[in-house]
Amino acid sequence: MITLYDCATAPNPRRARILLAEKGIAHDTVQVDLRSGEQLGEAYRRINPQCTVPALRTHEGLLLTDNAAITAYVEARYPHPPLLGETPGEKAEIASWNWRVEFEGLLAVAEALRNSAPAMANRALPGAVNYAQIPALAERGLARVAQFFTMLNERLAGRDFIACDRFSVADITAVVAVDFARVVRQKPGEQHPHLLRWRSAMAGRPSMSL
Ligand SMILES: N[C@@H](CCC(=O)N[C@@H](CS)C(=O)NCC(=O)O)C(=O)O
Repeated sequence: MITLYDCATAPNPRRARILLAEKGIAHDTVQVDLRSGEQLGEAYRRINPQCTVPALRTHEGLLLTDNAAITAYVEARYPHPPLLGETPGEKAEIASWNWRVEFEGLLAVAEALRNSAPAMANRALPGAVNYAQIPALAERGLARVAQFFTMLNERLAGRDFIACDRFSVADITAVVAVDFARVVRQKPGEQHPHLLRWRSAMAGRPSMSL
């Protein structure tokens, strides 16, 4: 059986949960309590020395420690439905948008949150090493989130999906990034009609309620 090391409240494991649901892959789930710092404890460190979730234990016993590896593995082992594209051109377009949405969206929200939340003092970056918060980065993160919404809204004008003409991992990452922005009190508004239309269409997929 596949095991997902998860945290129900965190965005990156949500990407893996949605991916597994879209592929219809049965799995066990182990919750790692990020709020109490369980990811930094000895037991989880032995599983994933990077101290982050998600991590995925495969049927063969491999331990995959990030979304990039999990997505690559799952797509190769369970090709249907394809979420990374089929043709070389599709694969390139989806990879490009997935990275863009991760960098400009997910990481922008994380920058705003992790550099301001009192509960994350000294934990400005995920992982085994502590880093101090830099308040100016929280401010910059908020500006980047606003720009992300503008960019995504423009991209989605006349489109049903972020990349190519099909649902892909780029849509998964984008839904997670847009929803995650609520933690820094940002959400798309009436100035983002294309983004709102796409987000409501995505809500029709059962995986998105995970
Ligand atoms: N590159 C990793 C990033 C994972 C990541 O940043 N996970 C966060 C939760 S969303 C985490 O484990 N945080 C632990 C911490 O803040 O100490 C991936 O995409 O899987």
